[in-house]
This record gives sequence, structure tokens and C-alpha cells, in this order.
Amino acid sequence: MYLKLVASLLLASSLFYSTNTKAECLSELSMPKSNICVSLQWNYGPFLNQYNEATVTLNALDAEKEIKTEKITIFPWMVMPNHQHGSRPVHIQILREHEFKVEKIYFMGGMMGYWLIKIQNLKPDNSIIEEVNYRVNF
Ligand SMILES: [Cu+2]
Repeated sequence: MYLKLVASLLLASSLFYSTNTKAECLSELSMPKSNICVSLQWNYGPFLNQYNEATVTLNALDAEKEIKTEKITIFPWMVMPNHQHGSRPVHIQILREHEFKVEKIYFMGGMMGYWLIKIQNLKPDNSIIEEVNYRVNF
């Protein structure tokens, strides 16, 4: 049981690191204009009808170039058949450059739709330079 857990943790961490290299960044989590590959790790959750917590890290798609960020915003977003909507406000703490702890991520349950975490790189006037949609699987 213990060994099995260790093995799966090792596998999970090697998968996590493999997303940091240019060739292996998932296309849905990459922002090519900004040279960003997004990694999201759940610290708690994801669960419906509860507050969840994640750490979001921005890595360089091309390690030889700088990440180009203006303003980063991260929030839950639900896509339903006829409309889309957000949730309660999250709390974002900057852990270090390009690393964010996102607390109070709330996913309302019982709706016909799916939840995303949107990570956006914004201009100072809040227009979107690029965004990625992380699909939440419960
Ligand atoms: Cu909904």
C-alpha cells in the first residue's frame, strides 16, 4: 500500500515536470505569444460545493526566453449549454515570481455544464492578451 502510494507520487511528479519542457506543454495550457506553459496542482480538491485550493505555476515554453506577463488573473468559470458564468471571488497570493496560490476556488454543483479554471494574461487595461482554460475533472 505504502510502496504503491510512493510509486504513484513519483509518477505524478515526473508527469508534472515533463509539462515544463517546450515540446511537452499541453497545447490547451500554453500561451505561445507570452512564452508561457501553465501548470496547475491541486493542494485541496477539486470538490463540488466546497472551497478548493491550487498552486498555479507559469513556466517558460522556450527556456531561453523570458516569460512575458503584464497582469495574471486566475478564476473558476462554468460553461453551460446556453450561457457561461463565474463563481465566488478567489483569493490569490503570489508565492514567488510566476507562482500563485489560489484559495477559495468554489465550484457550485448540480448544474448542466463543466467547470474550467481560466488563467489569463491581461494588459493593464484588462484586455486579454492570451488565456488558457484548464478543464476541472471531479
Ligand atoms: Cu452553471
